[in-house]
Amino acid sequence: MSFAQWLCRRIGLDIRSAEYSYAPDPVLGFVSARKHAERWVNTTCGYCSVGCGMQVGVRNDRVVSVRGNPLHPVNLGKLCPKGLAEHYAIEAESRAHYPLLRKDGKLTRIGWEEAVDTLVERFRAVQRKHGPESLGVISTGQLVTEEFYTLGKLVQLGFGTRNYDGNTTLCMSTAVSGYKRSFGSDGPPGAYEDIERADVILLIGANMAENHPILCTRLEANKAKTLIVADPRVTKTAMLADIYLPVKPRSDLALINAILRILLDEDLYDKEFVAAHTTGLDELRASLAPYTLDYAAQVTGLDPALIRKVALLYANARAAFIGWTMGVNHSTKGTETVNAINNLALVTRNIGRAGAAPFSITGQCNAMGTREAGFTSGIPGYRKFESELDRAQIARLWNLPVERIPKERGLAYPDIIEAAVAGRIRALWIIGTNPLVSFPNVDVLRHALGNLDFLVVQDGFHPTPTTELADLVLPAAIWGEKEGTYTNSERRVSKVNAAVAPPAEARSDFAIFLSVSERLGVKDELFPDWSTTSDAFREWRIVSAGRLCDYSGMSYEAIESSGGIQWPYPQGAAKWEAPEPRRLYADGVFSTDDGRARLLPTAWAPFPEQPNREFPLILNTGRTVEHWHTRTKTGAISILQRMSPRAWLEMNPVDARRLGFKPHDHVDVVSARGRVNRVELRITEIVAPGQVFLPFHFAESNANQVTQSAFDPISREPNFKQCAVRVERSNGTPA
Ligand SMILES: Nc1nc2c(c(=O)[nH]1)N[C@H]1C(S)=C(S)[C@@H](COP(=O)(O)OP(=O)(O)OC[C@H]3O[C@@H](n4cnc5c(=O)[nH]c(N)nc54)[C@H](O)[C@@H]3O)O[C@H]1N2
Ligand SMILES: Nc1nc2c(c(=O)[nH]1)N[C@H]1C(S)=C(S)[C@@H](COP(=O)(O)OP(=O)(O)OC[C@H]3O[C@@H](n4cnc5c(=O)[nH]c(N)nc54)[C@H](O)[C@@H]3O)O[C@H]1N2
Ligand code: SF4
Ligand SMILES: [Mo]
Repeated sequence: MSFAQWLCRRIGLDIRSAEYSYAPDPVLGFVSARKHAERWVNTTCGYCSVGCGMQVGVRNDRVVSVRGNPLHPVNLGKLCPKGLAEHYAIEAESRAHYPLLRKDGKLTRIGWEEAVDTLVERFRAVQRKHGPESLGVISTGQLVTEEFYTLGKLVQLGFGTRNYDGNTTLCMSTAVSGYKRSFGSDGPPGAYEDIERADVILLIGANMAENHPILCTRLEANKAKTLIVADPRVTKTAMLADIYLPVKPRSDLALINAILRILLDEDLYDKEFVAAHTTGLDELRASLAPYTLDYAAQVTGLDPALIRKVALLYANARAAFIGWTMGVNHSTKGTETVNAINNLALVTRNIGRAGAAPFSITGQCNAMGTREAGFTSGIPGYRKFESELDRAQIARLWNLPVERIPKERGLAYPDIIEAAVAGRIRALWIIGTNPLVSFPNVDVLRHALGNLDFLVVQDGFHPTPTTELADLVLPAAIWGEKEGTYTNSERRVSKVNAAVAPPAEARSDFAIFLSVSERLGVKDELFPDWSTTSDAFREWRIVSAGRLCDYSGMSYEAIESSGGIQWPYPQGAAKWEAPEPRRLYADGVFSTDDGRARLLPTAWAPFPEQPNREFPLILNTGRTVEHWHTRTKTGAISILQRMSPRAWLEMNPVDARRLGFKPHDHVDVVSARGRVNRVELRITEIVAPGQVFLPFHFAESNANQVTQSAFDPISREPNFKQCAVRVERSNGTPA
């Protein structure tokens, strides 16, 4: 034990995180004064949707360290490697410092007034010439909820375009569509505590160990569980499993339907609950006819006895939890797969009870906030565009004529890009996302952006592959520099606070939206007297009142002092606040018109672009624990960069032998659309023969150069997890 550690223990500091702020100085060999915080600011992690509570250490108005908040109900003081190094992102050299406007082809520093004037004038000019819908806006899951709410109003009511969507359509739109179809509303119904209280946990396409690491502490705490993991890749999460199901890519739907068929055929379902609280049993039963054990075994590649064993485990569980992430959502059959998962939970009443939930684990720190605040696929507060009642209600709340409220959603993200290719979208505002790295089949996007009359990119970093193409770059404050709230996967609203001021002339997204509204002449109508995010929060509490995502009982102070509050939290909720975490649908009443959940027929089909002679391998793409998406943040943090410095391609030894590759060879990954150059080969049985895996974090080896333009017809989410490729030696000699 070092002296610093001994000291921390003596004075009762949390050793795990304190180690970080008391790191021995390499020169003095003693406690480093540079890292010694003068004060700690409570906030919430700005990476993933687990929503860990943390404290940011500040010294001389600079952020010097980070530690877990031991009192926060989500993580009790623990943080993962990204969280522990998050403060380094704030002072990265690659931060965006000044507004930049393209003049004579070059991005040139300008002042904020010129920046906001230019944005409004150019957007208005395009809209005058080509109609209001020729403007598109693409945002993110990484702003605070107050910013999402403000942006939605500004775009839809101020600029008058419905063509507003977010990177959440690359991520969560499938879960949203699936929940809406089954339960009548979006909203993950369970709580993290369910992971500790379930006796069967089924994780489908969710690599929790790398991507939601602190949730693994809940898995560990549950000693009585059987953990079943379905993933074609033997991930770190699969290695934790009691039963690992190496499903063939995108065969999950056949697996779930076979399980459902066993449950219905053998009367292993909750007849009373199904009769009282659902509709559609007969249609569901009929749709399951093809899913015999033999058929499912053939589609999934699993032993029929194993499928049966899993079905019986699930059926006989006291409480069963299904968690899923991108292995399900990133598919043209994603929404149907979510519906099949919901079917499974419904027929066994594994919903609304302790330990039991069909639980979509969210991705970004505030993907939930953008879903609640809406205006992309719904009206704020999970209201529906198509509902006359909902439109009338929101118009009343805003004191606007009901004609101003859109009757249907605008274009979804991939359709905005298509429309830009076709010349129907002529100006685009991109906020907090880096599509040049993250959008599938990225050449299409490049083409779309090249077609625009005017592109604005608002980002905390510059240059990024996307800001480099902008006509106007707006420098944004990031996590650590702004205030508001994030909602995590279990619907817990946590407080986000500024520890330091943004660098140079960067401004919070909220401040930028208000300036734009002022210049547009809509501030008095839409945001009267607003100056801080607490003003937006005040209105949001009223707008969300009575809805599933009810915030009306919350205040910044209450959120702060409890470490986070789960919605629904109506006014007066504090009185009936129990220690038990809150779950949706505990009373069996769902958000549909008749209060019943829908059992929905689904049908498995093979993924688009099957491997063929020219492209014989199936490419899977995803994440690693050290990096965050397109690495604008984690790529600038040396400790994380050193742990994972470059892209790699995982290939099974059987394929490597056949192709004559050795470990560490440099290879190119080629599809019908493009090529990823020079990635290092990892020969490993983590991937099955016929499959390869490439992380998508590295712009210089961009996986989305080869992925396909195939989208879920319901949610519009891309099929990121499968496409056909071949692998070649990088020096040009054919494999
Ligand atoms: N370290 C880190 N953590 C993150 C992020 C990050 O960038 N870095 N991003 C956050 C975000 S926004 C998100 S959305 C989440 C994503 O979290 P995850 O969904 O866990 O991440 P992925 O690695 O994209 O994909 C998950 C798994 O799906 C599997 N898969 C692929 N095809 C199939 C299939 O056909 N069936 C099944 N059952 N599984 C399949 C992959 O092999 C992979 O292991 O992570 C969040 N957390
Ligand atoms: N092949 C493949 N592609 C994928 C995936 C995959 O699994 N495989 N996963 C998909 C998924 S699930 C997701 S969520 C997307 C993520 O894709 P992106 O959204 O493109 O990824 P990020 O790197 O998180 O981009 C966020 C951007 O916002 C900036 N930023 C950070 N904080 C702020 C802020 O407060 N304000 C503003 N204005 N900017 C800020 C960052 O610098 C960064 O440029 O990628 C998708 N793409
Ligand atoms: S698990 Fe997620 S929220 Fe928690 S520290 Fe890691 S990245 Fe942040
Ligand atoms: Mo995501």
